[in-house]
Amino acid sequence: MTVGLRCLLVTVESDSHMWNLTYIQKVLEEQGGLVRNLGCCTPVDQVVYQVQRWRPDLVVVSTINGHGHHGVRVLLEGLRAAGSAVPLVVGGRLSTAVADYARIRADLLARGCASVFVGEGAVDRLRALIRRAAAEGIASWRPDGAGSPAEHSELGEKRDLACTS
Ligand code: B12
Repeated sequence: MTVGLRCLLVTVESDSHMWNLTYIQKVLEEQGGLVRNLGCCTPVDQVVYQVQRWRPDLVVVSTINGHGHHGVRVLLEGLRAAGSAVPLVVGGRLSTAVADYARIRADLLARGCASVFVGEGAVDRLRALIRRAAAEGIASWRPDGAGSPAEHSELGEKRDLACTS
C-alpha cells in the first residue's frame, strides 16, 4: 500500500481566514497527500505538538491576512526551539504590499523555509513539489533540480529542503 505524503496544514496565529486552508487541503489531497488541517489562527505550540506527535513529512503554511511574514518567522523560531527539522513551505498573501514579496520571500528562505510560493503559478509549483516528494521521497526534492518550482530560479537560489539547517 502506498502511504501518502503526510502534510500538516497550518496558518499563522493572527490569521482567521479558513477557505484558503480548505482549498490548499484539497490541492494536497488531490496529489495523494495525507492532510491534517489544524485550522485558522493556529497556535505555534499546537504546530510544535503535532509535529512531534504526528511526525509529518512536510508542514504547509497558508496565510492571507497580510501578516504572514511575521507569523512564519515566529513559527520557524518555535519549531527550531523545539529541535524540529521538518521541512516547511509557505504560500498565500504574505504582506499587504505585493512589492514586498521578493524581500519577504528572500528573508523567509534565509530563515529556513524550504519554499515560499507566491504569485502566479504558486499552486502549480506546490503540486509539483508534492508529486515529486511523494514519488522520490521528500529528502530527494531539490528546488533547483529538474522539474523544480520556478520560484527558486527567480532568485538563483540553491537550497536543500531542510527547515532548520
Ligand atoms: C472571506 C474573507 C474574510 C473573512 C474570512 C472568513 C473565514 N473564516 O475564512 C473575514 C471577514 C473574517 C475576514 C477578515 C479579515 N480580512 Co479578509 N478576506 C476575505 C476574502 C474576501 C476572501 C478570502 C478567501 O476565502 N479566499 C478564498 C481562497 C481559496 O483564496 P485565497 O485565500 O486567495 O488563496 C489563494 C492564494 O492566495 C493561494 N494560496 C493561499 N494559501 C496558499 C498556500 C500555499 C502553500 C500555496 C502554494 C498557495 C496558497 O492559493 C489560493 C487559490 O489560488 C479576501 C479578499 C479576496 N477576494 O480574496 C479578504 C482578505 C484576505 N482579507 C483581508 C483582510 C485585511 C482582512 C482583515 C484584516 C480585515 C479587518 N480589518 O478586520 C481581517 C483579518 C482577520 C484575521 N485575523 O486574519 C485582505 C488581506 C490583505 C492582504 N493580504 O494584502 C484581503 C485580501 C481583502 C483585501 N483585498 O484587502 N476576511
